[in-house]
Amino acid sequence: MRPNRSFITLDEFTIRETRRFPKATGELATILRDIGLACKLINEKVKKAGLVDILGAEGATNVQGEEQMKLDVFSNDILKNVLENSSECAGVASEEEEDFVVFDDEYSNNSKYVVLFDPLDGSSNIDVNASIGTIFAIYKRTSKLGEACNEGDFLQKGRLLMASGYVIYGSSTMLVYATKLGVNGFTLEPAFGEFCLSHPNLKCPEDGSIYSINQGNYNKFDDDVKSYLDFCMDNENKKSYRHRYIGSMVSDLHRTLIKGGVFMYPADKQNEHGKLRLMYECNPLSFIVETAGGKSTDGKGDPILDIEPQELHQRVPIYIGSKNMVDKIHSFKKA
Ligand code: P6P
Repeated sequence: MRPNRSFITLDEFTIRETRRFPKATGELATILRDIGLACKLINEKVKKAGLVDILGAEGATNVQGEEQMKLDVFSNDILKNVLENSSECAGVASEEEEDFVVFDDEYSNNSKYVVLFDPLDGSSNIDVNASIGTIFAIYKRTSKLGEACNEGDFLQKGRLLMASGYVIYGSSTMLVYATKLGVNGFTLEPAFGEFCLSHPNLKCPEDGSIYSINQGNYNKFDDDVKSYLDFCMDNENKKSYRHRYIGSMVSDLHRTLIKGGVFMYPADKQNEHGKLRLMYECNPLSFIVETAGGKSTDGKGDPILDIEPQELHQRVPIYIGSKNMVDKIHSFKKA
């Protein structure tokens, strides 16, 4: 007798997806399972951060010169450890690591994939209990199986991603990931610790009314960005806009994906390339949004996913979300 079960777990879903590709061997499903495990371990710490001595700064700074919070370090180590023990990952690159990390053992050298991640994005929000997230990007290696992975395996443009996703540690913990088959969301069921399909076949609304940007930087923005913000704030506008900004990219992006809208982190007079990193923030999130029918550009009209990477930690300006809103922003760009 079939049990009366209404849910499907992440592992069951990824195995079903694998079966749709006759030649697939389940390695990608294995990596997604492993990332899911790592994020459940991170979730367990994040959800009780105030109770254990894991709050506050680690006392070190990362390659970005940003103060490392203890949870950043913990999250980075967990993801590295789980993926090193995976049978399908040859190496990783992380916001918290100066260079890519090679898992130089026989199993790993024969693995087909590499993973890049921001282990805990928005970590400055930890101490104030605002939602934060993990972002990951999965590429098929370009280097020879049997040898250690190399830099070229990581410096691939976003268009070549095999899969990407994020976990948002919010009022509930959700994992959202994309392959070329589509975007699906899974909510963690604390009762038995599994991510269960809750948001099948996610689509980014073509239009929206929420613009998300750090308004505090207004005076540093170029005139075209200021003109768009003035347009959004103009109460004479026949369409009323709302401003929302959490300061945690995964959270602002998740709202944008679900409700529609646009998230922007433009270049400005101080940051000519913007602040957000191409390889483990903008590419994976752009792959998700474009797969869901949205749009993501660098503000000069180039899709984020088509940018040829030059180095692991490079930054790019980003305008991402509902297609019509991203197009509207470009209409304010100097011709
Ligand atoms: P600002 C968090 O530090 C982060 O990297 C992203 O998650 C977030 O979108 C952005 O920086 C916020 O930056 O300059 O507005 O505080």
